[in-house]
Amino acid sequence: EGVIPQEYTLIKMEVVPPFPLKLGVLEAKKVYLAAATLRPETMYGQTNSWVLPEGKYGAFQINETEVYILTERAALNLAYQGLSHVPEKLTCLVELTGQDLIGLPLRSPLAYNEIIYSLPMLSVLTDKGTGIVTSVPSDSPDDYMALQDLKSKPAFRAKFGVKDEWVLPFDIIPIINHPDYGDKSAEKICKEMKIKSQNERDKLDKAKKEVYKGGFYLGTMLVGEYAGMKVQEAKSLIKTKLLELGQAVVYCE
Ligand code: A2H
Repeated sequence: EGVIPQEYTLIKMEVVPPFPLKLGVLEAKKVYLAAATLRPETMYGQTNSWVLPEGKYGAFQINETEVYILTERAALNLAYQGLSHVPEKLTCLVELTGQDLIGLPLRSPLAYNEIIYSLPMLSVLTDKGTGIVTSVPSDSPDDYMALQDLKSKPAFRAKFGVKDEWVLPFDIIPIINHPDYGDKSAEKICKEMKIKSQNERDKLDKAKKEVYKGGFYLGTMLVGEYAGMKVQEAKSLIKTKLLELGQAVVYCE
């Protein structure tokens, strides 16, 4: 971990009842998958969320009514940042694996899709953020390639028990115009660099850096309340709004 703390926005993606058996004990609570992002302004374009299938997660009680699903490591950081039912202590209501979370229907802030699903991505790290990631395939090369893999490989879906209807109806939503890469910058750069799967780590890291430059400084919002505004200006306005509405919280590590 670096010396300089990283501040993330945690997006509260509500798990839509009825809950599966494994989450049965949480029935009366508001349960959220808590995704860590550096790009809250991209939340309009969510098509799904990501978990690591073999990752370890827990359902932690945050206050009287709310439960967040994330890694224990992230729950402990949150507990020291004032977000835990018992100050600086964890209350884990259920231990879960990423596989348990695949297929959960979610209602996520700002998303155009009313319901999105939790799906597997093999590059999710459990020692960064919360181990839960929002997927925005229009603007994130990692998200684009992981969704492509699921869409184009039935065997890959079958391996993790992913149903067609959790993936196939969800298309890229253009949300930001990039000065060099257009309205679907992640797709454009992945095609230009001939990236073949989510496993091409080095190429994906290069792609990410390349689209980020122009996208953040010169990109323009295409949708939402701040359509037409530069991404750089819209970002903090959107973040503040999410925090005020109680749809997100700040998280540092
Ligand atoms: B970003 P940094 Cl549209 N494992 O959010 C893997 N990736 C993770 C993660 C984890 N445990 N936790 C967060 N992330 C992703 C949106 C986004 C992001 C877009 C474009 C670029 C982008 C939608 N996914 O990140 O290493 C999250 O994806 C490019 C850097 O802490 C988070 O923001 O710098 C980003 O990585 C944090 O990465």
